[in-house]
Amino acid sequence: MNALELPVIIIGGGGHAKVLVSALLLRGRSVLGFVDVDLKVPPLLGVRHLGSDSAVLGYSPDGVQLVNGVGSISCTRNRRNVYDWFVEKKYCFATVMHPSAVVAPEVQIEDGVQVLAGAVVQTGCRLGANVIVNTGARVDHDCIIDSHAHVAPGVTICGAVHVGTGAHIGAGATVIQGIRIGAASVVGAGALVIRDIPQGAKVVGVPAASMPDRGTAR
Ligand code: JB3
Repeated sequence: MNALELPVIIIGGGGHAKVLVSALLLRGRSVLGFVDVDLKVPPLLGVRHLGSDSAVLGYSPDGVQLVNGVGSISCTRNRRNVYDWFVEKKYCFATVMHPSAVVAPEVQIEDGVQVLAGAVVQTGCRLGANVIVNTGARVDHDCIIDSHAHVAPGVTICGAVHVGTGAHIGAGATVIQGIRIGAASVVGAGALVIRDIPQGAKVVGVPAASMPDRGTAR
């Protein structure tokens, strides 16, 4: 069977999962249900709660695809852990492309990539495994977005930018051409990034400057 015909199970049952269910149903995918560590989460758009993550193990990795519905505000670690745990058990993560997303045909896309409503990804880009390009974000030509990074809603990333593994680019931020954003770094919402950002750094503001580690930067 073609992988696109396999039914899907969503991991997580919060707001991000709900957005993914909506996109998958628009694409005509069959959604078996979702799993969540919180067993009290109600159905998502009519899609049923299957139990905790161990419920997935009752399905053969050949018979389903997974979708990572665990979101992230600034730390992408939990999403990454979920992805790695299931991949280690031989499950595959489906890509989710909202029908209104514009993705150039030459873009290289790895497993589990999610490009949501109204997002644009231009030619020459590469999106690594488990990357989110969230609602209305724009990733221009020749950018490399490494695995597990989250490009939040409304972000603008200009040409030839490199976003490192697990980095979080907060809502509405702008990154100018040719910048390198280090792995596991956080760009705060609305920031304007005009200089390279080292691995693990947190930057905020216009122009973006480093901030002490005081928690989330959205
Ligand atoms: O900014 C936007 C547009 N979306 C945000 C998204 C990217 O991140 C959204 O507003 C939220 O800030 C966030 O997504 P979400 O899904 O609302 O929140 P999150 O904290 O990721 O929790 C989602 C659900 O995942 C909760 O019900 C958790 O119990 C569940 N969860 C957490 N870890 C898990 C796990 N479920 C399973 N099955 N396994 C886990 O390891």
